[in-house]
Amino acid sequence: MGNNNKKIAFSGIQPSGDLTIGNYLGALKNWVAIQDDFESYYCVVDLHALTVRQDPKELRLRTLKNLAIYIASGLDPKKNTLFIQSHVPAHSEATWLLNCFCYIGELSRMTQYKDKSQKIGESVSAGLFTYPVLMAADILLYNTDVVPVGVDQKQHIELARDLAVRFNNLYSPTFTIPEPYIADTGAKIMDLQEPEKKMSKSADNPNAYILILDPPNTIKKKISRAVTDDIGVVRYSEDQPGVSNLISILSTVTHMTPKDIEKKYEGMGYAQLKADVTDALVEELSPVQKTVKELLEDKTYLESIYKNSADKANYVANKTLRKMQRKLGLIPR
Ligand code: ATP
Ligand code: LTN
Repeated sequence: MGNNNKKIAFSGIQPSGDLTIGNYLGALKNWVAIQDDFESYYCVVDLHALTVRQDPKELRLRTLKNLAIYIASGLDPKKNTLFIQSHVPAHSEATWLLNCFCYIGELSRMTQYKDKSQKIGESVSAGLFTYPVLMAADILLYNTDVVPVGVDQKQHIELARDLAVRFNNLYSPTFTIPEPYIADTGAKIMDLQEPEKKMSKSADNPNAYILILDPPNTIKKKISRAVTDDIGVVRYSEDQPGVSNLISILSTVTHMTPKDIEKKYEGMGYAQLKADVTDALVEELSPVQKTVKELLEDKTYLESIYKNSADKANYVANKTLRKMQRKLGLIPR
């Protein structure tokens, strides 16, 4: 429990690529929706991005761009602590401590690690392997109650819970046990080219994803190229993954249920559905894009946000870190 008797929410997105509508609909929109109900910390997890090779100049730019996207999507910097992970050294320090309580077997079972390491091949870094421990440190340092994420992150949150319980049992109650918070719609937006796969900002084919900052004509082109099927009926069902994904996107943006959408498009082909998905996305994203542009022109403002927030985050995180160190037998300075 934080100040004002509100529960605590924590989440983050890696600046490992430009943000997609998967990040927007699966994470950001839910963060905005709950900002009055929780005391919230939202972080640009730049240290996580380093688990795969990044161009330094690009990473710097994207970290700021992501912060601007958080604000432009509707997160009020006065209500939420919006900060950059590497500005709070306690995350790295707590990761080492938690690493000593995490089993190799647990990390080997993480599906995101299995998928990514398979794609990368031989040069998989140890950082990619221990990535979920850094994520556990992020969450546990803030006494987090809920972690709003897309469904793909559930397994990582379970590991954070296991580590928290293990530490609490070995020493004494130290960490709050966090719960995942996954919305009913938008929790898994699929790849537009291979709709059996999650839409991801690091996909090789740009037609596979729509970026939050894609201009209207790019959105139109990508949606018109989205893979469907030759059944020709607008139906939300497992054997029509491409069409179901378009329905999910429309449903999350417009708040119509998939059933209502099926009814609305009865007897119509996919062209109308695609045109309406395009319009809905353009309408949703245009104001966000405009604000991002303005924010990126005012670096001083962005700097004031991340600096103030880092002060608060450091204060809270260091308190938890000191508790961990003391319980483990490290001598206080
Ligand atoms: P990468 O491709 O670099 O691994 P990603 O696009 O999968 O990244 P993350 O930074 O791993 O994005 O995810 C940030 C947040 O966005 C998480 O809460 C994650 O669950 C959510 N998210 C990412 N992709 C999707 C998606 N396709 N549908 C719903 N939520 C998503
Ligand atoms: N691993 C997450 C990003 C992330 C995160 C977190 C999410 C890093 N730290 C803490 C929630 C809470 C991902 O989406 N790939």
